[in-house]
Amino acid sequence: MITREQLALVIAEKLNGVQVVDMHTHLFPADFTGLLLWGMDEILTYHYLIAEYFRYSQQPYQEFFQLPKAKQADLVWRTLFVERSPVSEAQRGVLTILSRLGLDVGARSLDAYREYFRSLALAQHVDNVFRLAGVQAAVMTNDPFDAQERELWQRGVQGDPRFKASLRIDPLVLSYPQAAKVLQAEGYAVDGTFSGNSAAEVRRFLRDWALYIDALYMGASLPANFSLSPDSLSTRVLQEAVLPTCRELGIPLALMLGVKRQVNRGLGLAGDSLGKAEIGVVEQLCAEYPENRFLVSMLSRENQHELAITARKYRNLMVFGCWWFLNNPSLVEEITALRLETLGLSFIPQHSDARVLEHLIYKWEHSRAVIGQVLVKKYAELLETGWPVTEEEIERDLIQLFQGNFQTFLAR
Ligand code: RAT
Ligand code: ZN
Repeated sequence: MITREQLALVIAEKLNGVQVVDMHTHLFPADFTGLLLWGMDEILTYHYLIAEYFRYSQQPYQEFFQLPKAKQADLVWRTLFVERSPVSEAQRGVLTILSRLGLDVGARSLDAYREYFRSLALAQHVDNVFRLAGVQAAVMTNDPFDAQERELWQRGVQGDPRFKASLRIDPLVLSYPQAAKVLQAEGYAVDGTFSGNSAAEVRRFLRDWALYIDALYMGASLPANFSLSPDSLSTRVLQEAVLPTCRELGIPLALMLGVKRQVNRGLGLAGDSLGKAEIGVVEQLCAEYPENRFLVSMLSRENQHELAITARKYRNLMVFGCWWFLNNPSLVEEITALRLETLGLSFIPQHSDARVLEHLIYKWEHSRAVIGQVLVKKYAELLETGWPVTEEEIERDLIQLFQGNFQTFLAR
């Protein structure tokens, strides 16, 4: 039995030992040429950091984005690391990465960091990053509407067993008429109004791709104002194509709700924002489609309480992650405590959303630390009642949170 004094150490040790299944990333295996982002300049030009760069720079957006990546990285480095202290979460993330890779953070030498990355062999570096991050498997975001990615799959990539696939279908749900053109070009007999044989053909497209890439789930990120209004094309595509195909294949649908795309177009990928989404959408889907399973993450802080409560009502709902603008230690702490108090251990506390390989290192180190602190508090409360807790039980619980809940939900 563990004492109150031993608790923090035991939890930290066990957490460091848990091999995470990272259920949503934007990473790819090394042989997905051009799609796997890694290295110093990619780390510095992460869209989270670009948004922060423009808090301080008056440079025209276009001028910045036209620069070669290395020049963009120079500007971000100077503005966010040399001219001021890097206290934001995304800034601190860069330092954690450098430090864990064994680089001298105190040297503040961009040249030395670049030199280090130039010296690496990618395959070994991928192994090293997975090891440092304690990640066993990472789920990719596979977009059949992206010509570059489609071509790679069709040409036949070898892949890497640590990288699992998920089928991302935003365009199909949100802009069906344009998506239909891609399907037509690929030989599916759909029309732009989703009439006639279109639903069956969209189902065939989804089935073909999900099976071909071995997708663990289908996923979409939906706007804050998304609703299931009865006659909208989005609703029909979901009801008549996406949900039936998920049922047929026995895979969940992952919904990330609450984005407001391109509130500032000049910022590119960094120009998306958030809004409070309608929890009724989640309730309606879970209630009307009990044979479907839904993995749901919501982007606004204001949605977190109702999302956790909704998961108490529907066992076909699995809440996951503290996503994007929620990935701040203070919010992860609050949300994790809320979920533990509301859902016990029946949720997926975090995913990395890594866009650059090395993000795995900082996102998981920072998340483990905060989630660990919350867990220490919760187990301490158990001890105070006289309930004994063993190391084995803590390990069992952590494995459930960081691997098991996702895997069991997939297998259900
Ligand atoms: O977190 C991000 O990097 C966002 O830009 C989005 O990619 C989001 O995670 C998404 O998957 O839509
Ligand atoms: Zn994402």
